Amino acid sequence: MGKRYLVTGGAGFIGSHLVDLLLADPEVEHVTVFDKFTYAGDRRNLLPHWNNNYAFDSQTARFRSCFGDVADATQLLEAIEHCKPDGIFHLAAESHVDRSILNPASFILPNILGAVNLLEAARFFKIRTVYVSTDEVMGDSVEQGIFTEESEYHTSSPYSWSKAAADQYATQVLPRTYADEHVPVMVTRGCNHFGPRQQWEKFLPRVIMSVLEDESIKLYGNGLQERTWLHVLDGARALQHVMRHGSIGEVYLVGPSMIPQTHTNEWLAETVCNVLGKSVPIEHIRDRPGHDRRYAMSAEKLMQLGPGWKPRVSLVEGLRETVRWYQQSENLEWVRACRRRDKEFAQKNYAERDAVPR
Ligand code: TDX
Repeated sequence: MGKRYLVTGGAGFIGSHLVDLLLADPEVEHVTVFDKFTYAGDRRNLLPHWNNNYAFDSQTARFRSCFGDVADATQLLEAIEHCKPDGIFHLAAESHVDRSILNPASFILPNILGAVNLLEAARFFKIRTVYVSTDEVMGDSVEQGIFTEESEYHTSSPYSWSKAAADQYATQVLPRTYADEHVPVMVTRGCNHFGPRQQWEKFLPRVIMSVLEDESIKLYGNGLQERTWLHVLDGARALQHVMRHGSIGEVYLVGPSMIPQTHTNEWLAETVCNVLGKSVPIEHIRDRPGHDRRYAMSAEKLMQLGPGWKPRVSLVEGLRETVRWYQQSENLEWVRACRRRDKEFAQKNYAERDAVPR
């Protein structure tokens, strides 16, 4: 019998690419997506699977899906009992820093209670689980140099604080309070991911859409903040790799290289313009409060895990492919519709930010 997986947040950006990858593996018997299908988790991200594999409540379909909220322990337990997974990937979370700054409390239930419910289920049923955290829990790496798995928590937004609380539950509470239970949980802390189907509010989709729609690109502050970027297919492969080879209780940083590679937001904006062969004005607007200036990491531990993991998609090639995806008319229309739907957030987040000199 093949492996069975449950993917929380499987309709989201990284989650849906992970589902594609898992279903491409003939050794996998079935994959169940557990998702709240909010603005961040779109049924369309899973379109090929609905069309090819899905049968409601089927006992045979390789792809299954249920609506559920990780903050509701009963729904979660029902899904686990139904799926009987060998492994769980926990990706369900609110993940947008700007939304967390506008509404901090809305991050507590999904990101903290949801994660604790999930980690408690992993403990109770002894299911191997990859908890997907973020490099943001370690805050700004300007002073710390580069992030390693030993870097301390240092959070700068309600989002990163909520992720750090859950990360600490996985990395500190489970192995200490429940030491004799050897709870089979591994934690990944990813850098910024990019690729097709990313939710439009994140930086790269915003830049691409601005260029495509002849609007100005809006950079927070001086635009010299640095991030580490990884293509989403490589990020999904890293999660699969940790599920297969990771040691329980361990943390793995997920980034493109052992030696940190960072790029400024301004460089990315200019590169997207170059890829599209078109330029639009770059506007510097009031900075994000608490904006982390730099995330730089070494992925050495992940690269040395098991038979090794290496990214396959380079940043520039990945950007070209991503831009092509956004250019396709059906995708462009879809993203335009999402932007119209979420215009209240856009209005709140951008309209009141004055322009600032670079
Ligand atoms: O309009 C914008 N202008 C701008 O200058 C937006 C949306 C962002 N930015 C800047 C802020 C960051 O320096 O671009 C950079 C990237 O911004 P985001 O896409 O919001 O990502 P970031 O804040 O770096 O956090 C990301 O990385 C870790 C993800 O959103 C998190 O979900 C992940 O956990």
